[in-house]
Amino acid sequence: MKLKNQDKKIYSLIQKEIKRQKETLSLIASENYVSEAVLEAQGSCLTNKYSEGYPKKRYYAGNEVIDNIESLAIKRAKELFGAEHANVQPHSGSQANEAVYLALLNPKDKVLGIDLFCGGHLTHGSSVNISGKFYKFYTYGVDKKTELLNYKEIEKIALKVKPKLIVCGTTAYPRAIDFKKFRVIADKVGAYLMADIAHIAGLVVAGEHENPFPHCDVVTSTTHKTLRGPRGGLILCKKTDRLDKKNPDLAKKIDTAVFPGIQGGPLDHVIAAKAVAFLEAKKPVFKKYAKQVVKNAKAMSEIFQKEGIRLVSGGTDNHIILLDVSEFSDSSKKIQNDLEEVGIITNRNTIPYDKRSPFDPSGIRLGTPAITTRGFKEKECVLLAKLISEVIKNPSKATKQKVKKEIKKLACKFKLNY
Ligand code: DSN
Repeated sequence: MKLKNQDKKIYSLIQKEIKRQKETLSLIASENYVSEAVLEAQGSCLTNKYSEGYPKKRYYAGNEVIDNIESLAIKRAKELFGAEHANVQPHSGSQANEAVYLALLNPKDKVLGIDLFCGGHLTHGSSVNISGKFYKFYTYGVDKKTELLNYKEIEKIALKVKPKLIVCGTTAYPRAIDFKKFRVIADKVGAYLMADIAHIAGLVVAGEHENPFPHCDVVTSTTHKTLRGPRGGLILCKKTDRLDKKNPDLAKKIDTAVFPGIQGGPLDHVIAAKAVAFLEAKKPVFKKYAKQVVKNAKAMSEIFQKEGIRLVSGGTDNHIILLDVSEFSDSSKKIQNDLEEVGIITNRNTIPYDKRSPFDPSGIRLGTPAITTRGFKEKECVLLAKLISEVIKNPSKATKQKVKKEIKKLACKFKLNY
């Protein structure tokens, strides 16, 4: 029986969400709109299967098809990122990170990662996250003046801390990351280097951001942000552990950490959808898409600058724009709500060395992956940035009414085909 007839409440809530997604514009830097092919794979009968283990080494029968699907996903992931090994089973980016820590560290080992306030993630050692509770995390930030990563300063901290692992990669850093420089630092202190490329994965595969390989030992990612796949995680790594001569099989360490280390049965339907997304990301049209994502972010940044809204780090090299809205309001939460009222979906975010709390910080984070999927080019992005600026600077009823109409027009013109 179809959902519509069997569970009217959930069916109608899904219809409501489709309508919301169609009528609003997602400027959330970590969101995107997947293809119908990805949705189809994820909504398939593969959800019925249990397949603990890995291809050809399963604990349950009936996994011939699942083995083929997972092997294909692994092959595509390796080709896409130029990685020696891939594990496509992590249910999320957080679990991908957790698995890497389990594979490479012992409890209380020292790790160096970017501070949450400067664009890091909870799983980069926040005291409320398992990473911060089990391991001894130290942090580096961005330069107070330029708001850019200061590699000399990071090196100083690394030399002092002598971590076993250095984590690079962020969730709210609008600039390019120099993985080579991180590797030089890691080598100076004898540390592993892990890049969390959850945000920039799509830009990496399209050549719009430097590839973390060959510099990093391990790379973690999500598959649903700029990569435009299903919600999920991914780990890529070198085959050999260059720091552990006694037990040098890095690929095996990673696989064992994912299963049975932190997860049970993989989500086979999601793995199939990841494989579909990897195939899509290999196509020339995806390269064009990723290029446009960056162009759109730059076009919007220029408008915000003209409108006198401060950009953290003064610009963007990727899909993220981080606005400092403290000059216009005591509450970025209110700005987030004002924007939502007119159909622009964003998230409030801390800015480097924010004096306000993460619950109501000084920044608004914007990203262009989703609107670019809808077909936005620079022209529409310029208009959108002007509309956002109007709401930030003058959130009157009249402004909001006017902007809401404009957003509805844009959302209708750049349709979502669900
Ligand atoms: N929630 C993600 C983001 O918005 O960047 C990180 O996990």
